[in-house]
Amino acid sequence: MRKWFATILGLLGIGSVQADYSITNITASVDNRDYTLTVASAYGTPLPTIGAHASYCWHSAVTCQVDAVVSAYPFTYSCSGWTGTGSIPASGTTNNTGTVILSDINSSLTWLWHPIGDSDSDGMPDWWEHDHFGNDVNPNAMCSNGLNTALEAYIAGLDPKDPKAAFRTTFLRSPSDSVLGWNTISGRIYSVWWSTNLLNGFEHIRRKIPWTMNTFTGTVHGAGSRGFYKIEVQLEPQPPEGGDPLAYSWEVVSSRWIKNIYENGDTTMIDRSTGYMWLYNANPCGTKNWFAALSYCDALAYAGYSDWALPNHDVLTTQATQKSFFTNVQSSSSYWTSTSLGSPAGYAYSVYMANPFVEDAYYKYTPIFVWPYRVIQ
Ligand SMILES: [Ca+2]
Ligand SMILES: [Ca+2]
Repeated sequence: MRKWFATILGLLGIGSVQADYSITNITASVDNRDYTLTVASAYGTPLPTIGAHASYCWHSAVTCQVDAVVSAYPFTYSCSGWTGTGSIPASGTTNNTGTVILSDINSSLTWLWHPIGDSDSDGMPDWWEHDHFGNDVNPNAMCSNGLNTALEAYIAGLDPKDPKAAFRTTFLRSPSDSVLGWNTISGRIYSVWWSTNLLNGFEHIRRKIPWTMNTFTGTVHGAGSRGFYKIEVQLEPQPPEGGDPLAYSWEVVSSRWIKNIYENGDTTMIDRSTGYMWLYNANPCGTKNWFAALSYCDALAYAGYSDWALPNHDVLTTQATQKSFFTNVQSSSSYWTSTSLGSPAGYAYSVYMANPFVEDAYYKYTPIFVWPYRVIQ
């Protein structure tokens, strides 16, 4: 079918008595050209199909779509949108363009795909393998830096094809402390180890620093003494799908929280977004000074676990924004964190529950509240 468009040229006579309409010329044109839409897609079964379609006429309405998810060995791909030329919008982020009117003689559409999941269960997301290697890669394959395997490069956030890629650290030393720095990547946790003699191995001095922090200040180890630091990077623990397997019963409280009740009545909350577990009761022991708070958390046996800890400043600040899901939160009070101030000496950071983003710190012998948590292994 061809569509017509016509041009009508007329003369409008304007007289003092009456108007005289006299049409002097009529031209009509037919655009009988073929309008072409070319579709490209590495995966799936698009509509219109892959290839050049030259049978459209001017102002044809066309809707383009493709599968949302496609399995194609070795990966599973999700459609992440398209790029277009001519009458197709330049880009989109869905698997359906909606109705497009073809008014350009040539248009093109390329569907975009991105691997999802870890279909080969090798610990490396398939998008990462695809983006860096174009295909499946063995986790033990050596990277271009000659030092790390592909899996190690993924965990540390290195470009496996960069010969100079390395997990880089910085070190600043003053008479009172040593400041370690490193390059972080989201979804990772970092631990700091210390040794005075490499023959004796390393001791763990700070565990599981979230990726949102990229420094550690040592005020005891390393200050004024010779030794070696080691920084370890690991993947953040994955939030559990269900409740705590040790719990007698559990319920989903929100998209973020799971509440677990144990046979003896102990109650915990799992934060699915961080992989942390908290006491549901946010005031288990009243007020304590900082040293007693640390000892209390260290010694605590609750819900079958003995690895409870005093949260650091970042962890407790985030937790304070979630206090409405818990019971017994001392909302107008401050809670201890494990994070000491560099100066003044003898102080540690606390978090003011009413407003966790106000800077808050106390002399370590001040009794304030305590809220233990643990990292789910
Ligand atoms: Ca994989
Ligand atoms: Ca692989």
